[in-house]
Amino acid sequence: MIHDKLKAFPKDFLWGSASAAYQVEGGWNQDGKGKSNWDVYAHFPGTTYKGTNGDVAVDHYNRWQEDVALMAEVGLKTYRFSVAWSRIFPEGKGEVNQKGLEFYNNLINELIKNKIEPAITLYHWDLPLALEEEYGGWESRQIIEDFTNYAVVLFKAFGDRVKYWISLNEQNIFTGHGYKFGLHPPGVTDDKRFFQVNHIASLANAKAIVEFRKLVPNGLIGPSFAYSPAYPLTSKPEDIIAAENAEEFINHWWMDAYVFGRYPQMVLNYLIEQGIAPIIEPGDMELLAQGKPDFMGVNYYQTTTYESNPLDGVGSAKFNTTGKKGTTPETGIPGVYKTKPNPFLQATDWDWTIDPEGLRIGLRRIASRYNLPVFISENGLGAFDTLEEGDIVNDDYRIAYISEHIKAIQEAISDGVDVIAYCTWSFTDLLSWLNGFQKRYGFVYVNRDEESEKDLRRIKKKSFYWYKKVIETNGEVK
Ligand code: BGP
Repeated sequence: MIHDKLKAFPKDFLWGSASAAYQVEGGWNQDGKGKSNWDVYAHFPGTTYKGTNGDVAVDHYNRWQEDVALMAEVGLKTYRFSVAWSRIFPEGKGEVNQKGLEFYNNLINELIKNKIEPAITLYHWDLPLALEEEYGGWESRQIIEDFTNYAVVLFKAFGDRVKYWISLNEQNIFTGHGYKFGLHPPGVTDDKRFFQVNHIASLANAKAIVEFRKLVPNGLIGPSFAYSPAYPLTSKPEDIIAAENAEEFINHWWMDAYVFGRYPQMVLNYLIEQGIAPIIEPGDMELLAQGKPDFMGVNYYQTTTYESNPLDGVGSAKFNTTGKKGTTPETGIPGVYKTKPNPFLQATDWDWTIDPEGLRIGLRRIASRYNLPVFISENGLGAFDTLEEGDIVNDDYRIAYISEHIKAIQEAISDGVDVIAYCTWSFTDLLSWLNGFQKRYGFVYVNRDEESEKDLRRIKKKSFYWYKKVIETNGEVK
C-alpha cells in the first residue's frame, strides 16, 4: 500500500546499535577468560581474510568506557552486545569466573547510567572450546543443559536490570557456516550433521526461554534470525515455486520452529527422502512449543532472488570475502532453487544486495505469519571507508543506506507492523568474522587494519552526527 501520511515512530522506540563479543572485545585471555572455538579457529591458516582474528579486535574489553561515552553522545536508546560464554565459564561449565561477570556488570551499569537500555545476546557464536573438545559442542545434546545453565547465571546476575534478551544470534548462519559450508568452526561440510546440530540448537534456544520465564518475568526474549526474504526472478510458475521453496528451506525452517514449535512439512519431507532429517526424540517438539519467543529478532541485510534449479543444477555455496564486486557465484540446492542477481537492485562491494524495501517486505511477512513484535537486531552497510586528513570520514553512502532502511521501517509501521527496536550493525568498526577489518560498519572509525593494530583510536564519522539527529527527532530527520 501507498500511505499518504506515514505513522510516527512509537515514543519509546529503541534506536540502537549492536556488536558481538568476539568482534569487539579482544582481551582473549584477560581476567581468567577461557578459550573459545573462534580463538583457535581464526588462527588456522586460510580460515579468515588475511589471517585476521579477534585476539585484540577493537580492544573494547579495555576501552569500553570510552565506547559507552560515545554511545551516550550519539544518544543511543539501546546497545545490543553479546556475552562471551568463555568469560563466564572458562571451561563452558563448572566454576563461574567472577571477573567475567564483573566486566558485563560494569558495562550494564554504565549503560544504564547513560540512559542506554542494555540488550544482551546470550550466544553470538563464540563457544567455549572445552565443550567442543569434550563432546563436539552443538553436536551433543549435553549442550542443551550447559547452555541453559550458562543462561541462568546471566538471568540471575542481570535480570534485575536488563529487560531485552536475545537468545541465539543467527542460528541459521552459525549452524550453516559451521556444519554445511565449512566456513566457521568446526569447519564441517555435512548436511546431515548440519540439520542435527540445528535441531539441538533449537532445543537449547527453547530451554533457555523456558528458564527465562521463571527468572525474568518482566523481561522480553527472542532469537535473532538472519532473515533474507526470498523473491522469484520472474513470474514463471517454476520460479515462484523456487522462491517459495527458498522461503521454506531458508526461513520458515527456523522461524516456524521458534514460534509454532514445528518444522515446515515440505522441508521435513524432503530431508527424510534425502536421509538427512534430524533425529527428533520424544518430548523435543513439546519443548520447542514451550519456548515461544516474545518477539522475532531480525538481522536484515539483503533479499535473495531465486529461480528454478534442475536436478543436476548448482549446489555448493561460495562467498565473496575480499570486497571484489561480482565474485559471488550462483548457489543453490539441485531440484529446489538457485540464486540469481536481482536485475533491479544494486549490490555492495561484497555482493550483498541493497534493498530497503526488502526490509519492509520481511517485516510484513513476519507480522502476518507470526503475529509477533519485531526487534530489528542488526542492519547496516559493510563498506570501505577512507580516513581523510584531519580525522574525517565522509561516509555518505552509509547514511544513505541506513536512511532508506529507516524509511522502509516507517512504511512497515504504517502498514501495521509492531517494530520495537532498530539496531544498526555496528556502533564502532569491528572485526568481520571472515572479511577482516576493511569491511567497516560503524559510526565510529577504529584506526586499525589487517596488518597493524596502529593506535586503535576512535574517530567519529559523518554518520555519527547524522544518527544523533535521527535519534533526537525520533526518526523525523533521516
Ligand atoms: C551477521 C552477524 C554479525 C556480523 C554481520 C555482518 O551475520 O550476526 O556478527 O558479522 O552479519 O557480517 P559480515 O561481517 O560478514 O559483513
